[in-house]
Amino acid sequence: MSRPKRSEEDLVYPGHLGCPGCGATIAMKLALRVLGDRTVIIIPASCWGIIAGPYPQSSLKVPVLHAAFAAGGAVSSGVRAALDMKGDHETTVVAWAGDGGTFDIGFQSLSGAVERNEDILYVCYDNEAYMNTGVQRSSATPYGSRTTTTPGSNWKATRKKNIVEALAAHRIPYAATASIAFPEDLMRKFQTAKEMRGGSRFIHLYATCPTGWGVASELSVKIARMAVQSNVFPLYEVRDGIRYTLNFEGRLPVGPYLEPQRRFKHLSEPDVKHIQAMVDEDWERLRQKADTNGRG
Ligand SMILES: Cc1ncc(C[n+]2csc(CCOP(=O)(O)OP(=O)(O)O)c2C)c(N)n1
Ligand SMILES: [Mg+2]
Repeated sequence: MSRPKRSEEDLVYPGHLGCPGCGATIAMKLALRVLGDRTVIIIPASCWGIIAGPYPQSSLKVPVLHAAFAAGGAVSSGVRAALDMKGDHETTVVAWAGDGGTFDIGFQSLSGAVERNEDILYVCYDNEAYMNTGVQRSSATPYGSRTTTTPGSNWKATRKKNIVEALAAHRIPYAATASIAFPEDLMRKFQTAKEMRGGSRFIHLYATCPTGWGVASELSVKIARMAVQSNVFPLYEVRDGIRYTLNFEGRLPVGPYLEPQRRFKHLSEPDVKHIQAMVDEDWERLRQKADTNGRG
């Protein structure tokens, strides 16, 4: 396997508007190292709409197009069509959306875009809530989490939506998960997605939010690493919606992952056991899919 080609230059300026330890900002830096400067980024309303800076300023050295909250998939499709009409088939069109803009309000336009098999890379940086507007729950918020709309004893008691499975059901050519704590794996996946032209690619990117989750900013990458090591956020790829490849097998229990995060502080021992059982069940299902690898 060839190592990802890296841009010599960092395509994110210092002085961006992200919080200290923002996983989504680390993610953008790593992604652009591979995507390079022939990239257009489409950003629906989200924290990244702020981090990129107000026009005419920008924290990115590539063109940015801000889109309405629901419109990431549709606007990206339009940008691709416009570039194609200009004869530019080289530039990579990247939608860069939060979990609210992907799992919830943006889902119909994402579904439409990938069903048409648009030649775009859609990245969902998942910080597991509507962070830009004050930490409201989304359908990406995990079971057990407190948010400002699931406060106190009303913490979220439903599972996180499995977005990669939803994309796989569209038979999308390439869907993968990635984490800021596994940069080589992340950059390899962006390289794969960049080179795989002619159809839709989707990357579900785990992005710690120290502000919304109540963790110290210096723990951002460590928390992300523990999410993978405990199989809370498995690293895997799905080709054509059916061929599964697992990239890492976690062996840690979920307790040390949940414990440092204020959003999970209220959980009792039986709650943690229940989360462990759900994680184990999901991991087993995923492993079986990887074992059958398209035959099932
Ligand atoms: C139609 C519409 N409803 C609500 C908003 C307000 N709004 C802007 S960003 C945002 C939250 C975005 O959440 P997410 O997509 O998870 O990105 P994050 O802020 O977490 O990075 C909301 C609700 C909006 N811009 N447009
Ligand atoms: Mg979010």
